[in-house]
Amino acid sequence: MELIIGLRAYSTWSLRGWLTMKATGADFSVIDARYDTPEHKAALEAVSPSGFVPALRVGGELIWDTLSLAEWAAETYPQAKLWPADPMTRALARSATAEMHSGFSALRSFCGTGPDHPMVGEARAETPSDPALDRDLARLVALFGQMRRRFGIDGPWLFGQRCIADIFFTPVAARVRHFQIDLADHGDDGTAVTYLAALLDHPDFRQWEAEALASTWA
Ligand SMILES: N[C@@H](CCC(=O)N[C@@H](CS)C(=O)NCC(=O)O)C(=O)O
Repeated sequence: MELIIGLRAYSTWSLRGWLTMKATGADFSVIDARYDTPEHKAALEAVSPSGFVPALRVGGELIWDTLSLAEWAAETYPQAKLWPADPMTRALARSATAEMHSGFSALRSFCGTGPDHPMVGEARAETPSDPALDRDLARLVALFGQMRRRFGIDGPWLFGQRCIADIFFTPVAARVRHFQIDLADHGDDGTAVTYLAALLDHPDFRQWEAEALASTWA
């Protein structure tokens, strides 16, 4: 299996795909791609026709969307328990994951990653301010608080055992860190901050960050 990813320093969706594949425990190799020039984009489209990363090559097939990749991984590697076992908890985890997959557009646009705004390392940026961003942050704080209060007894994750939802929120943790967002300003009592710290402290994210910082390919 080959996972096609973008630059590790700022491809948020690549991080999600890679963390998912790591969580399966399966062997896979990584193909680095980029999309910052027409030539690079054309080369990416030759292997991933949508022009987006991540994409997973499995046998002769290509899975070209992160949520689809996550569902495939959960079905193919049931022992990895990538979704909660309880049907209602699983539905809640899927709801949170889907909300991340298709929502939080203000967070994405005001706290976008890129060459000046990496997900990794010590670089920090001024905190952006906008009412739409405030709404997204308040929603995240509320969601994290509700789920942590409900399922937190089983560990530091959102729904008990670490699952795809936690993987999907990992880039959010990196954005909050980089843009020095104080979640207390958005209603956090410390629960969300502690949760996001656990995401950044996970060994797989640490490996990704170390590889990103060691990479000279940027
Ligand atoms: N819905 C896609 C979104 C993937 C996506 O937006 N990937 C970005 C990198 S983080 C990308 O490939 N961008 C290519 C471009 O902007 O040309 C998924 O979930 O995989």
